[in-house]
Amino acid sequence: MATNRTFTMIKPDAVQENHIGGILSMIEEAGFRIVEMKKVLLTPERAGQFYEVHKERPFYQDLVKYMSSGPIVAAILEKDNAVADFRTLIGATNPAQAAEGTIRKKYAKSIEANAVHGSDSNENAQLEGEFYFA
Ligand code: RTP
Ligand code: MG
Repeated sequence: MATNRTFTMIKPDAVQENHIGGILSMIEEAGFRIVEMKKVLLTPERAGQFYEVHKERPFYQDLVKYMSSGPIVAAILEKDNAVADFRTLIGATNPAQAAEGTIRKKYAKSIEANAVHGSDSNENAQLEGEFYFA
């Protein structure tokens, strides 16, 4: 995968509350092209695998439970400087700290149920994309 791509998930709370369309609109309006996309229900095992890097963090068990609690939408996005620009578009992990105009400011409910995921490096964008679209 080229470095002009990133990977995202619309998380269970946002899917449950019918925000797929609103979030995809913000993504497209910010100049990202949707390259691949699908709706998936993760098993706890698959969610645990995806978040393996956070295994030692105190929130890991809750995160795995939350991410397997309902369907998510996984997508690969393309744009110049995709990883960094997408992190800017989604805003801070904790919605209380997310800037105006960000996806999390508009849609996130809590530090855990924060509406969207965005890859944090080109390397992880590639790995995370392959996790869903191998
Ligand atoms: P993401 O990976 O989902 O894009 O989020 P992020 O980089 O902003 O945050 P990260 O540190 O990678 O954490 C991954 C996800 O774990 C949940 N979390 N819960 N309860 C807590 O203190 C806590 N901290 C993080 C969030 O769903 C976060 O997005
Ligand atoms: Mg992260």
